Amino acid sequence: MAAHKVVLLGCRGVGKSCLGIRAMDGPFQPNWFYEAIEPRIIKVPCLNSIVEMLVQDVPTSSDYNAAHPMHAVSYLDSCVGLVCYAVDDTLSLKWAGDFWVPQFVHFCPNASLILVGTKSVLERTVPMAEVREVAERIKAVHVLECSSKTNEGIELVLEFVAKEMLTRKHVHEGQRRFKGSCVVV
Ligand SMILES: Nc1nc2c(ncn2[C@@H]2O[C@H](COP(=O)(O)OP(=O)(O)OP(=O)(O)O)[C@@H](O)[C@H]2O)c(=O)[nH]1
Ligand SMILES: [Mg+2]
Repeated sequence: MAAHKVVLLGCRGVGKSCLGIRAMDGPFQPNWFYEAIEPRIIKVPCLNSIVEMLVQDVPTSSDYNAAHPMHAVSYLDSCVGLVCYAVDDTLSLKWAGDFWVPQFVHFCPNASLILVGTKSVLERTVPMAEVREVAERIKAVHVLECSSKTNEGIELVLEFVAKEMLTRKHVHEGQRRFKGSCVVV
C-alpha cells in the first residue's frame, strides 16, 4: 500500500521544516531557516501496526499567492494537513486559519486537519481561546503542541497523525472530515 501523505502547512518561520526534520529523526538547528526539506517516508508505530507516511514540507514565499501552483503540487493526494502556528506568534495562527487552511482544503477537500502549536517551550502569547476558535472553525480533528528544539511532543504529533491515517472514516462530499472531539494535548 502506498504511504499516506502528511503535509506541513503554515506561515514562514513557524518551524515546519524543523518539525519535519525531527519527524525524520534529525537534529534541531537553531537559527537555521530551511526553505523546504525533501519529502521522505517515515515509519510510525501506532495501534499495533506500523504506519508509513510521506512527510511533505511546503515552501513559503514572501508572495504567497504567486507560490500558489507550487503549493498545489505539494498538497497533491494529502491525507492529513498539519496546520502549524507558533505559540509566540498570534499572526501565524490567524494566517493558518485564514490563508493556509482554505488554500489546502481547496486542493484536498477530504483531508483531515490537525492544528499544531510549534515552539511550545517559548513563552505563549497566543491565547488558548483563539486557538480553540480556529480549531473549531477549520474543524481540526486534534489540537496539539510540540517543540522541535526540545523534541517535546513530536512523537505525540506523529502518533496522532498515524492514528488519524488509520482510523479516518470515509467522508462524504461536503463533510470534509468527521468532527472528532477537539482536545488540546
Ligand atoms: N525556540 C524554537 N525555535 C524553533 C523551533 N522550531 C523552529 N525554530 C526556529 O524557527 C526558525 C524557523 O524554522 P523553520 O523550520 O525553518 O521554519 P519554516 O516554517 O520551515 O519556515 P519557511 O520554510 O521559511 O516557511 C529557525 O530559526 C528555527 O531554529 C522550536 O521548537 N523552538
Ligand atoms: Mg521551511
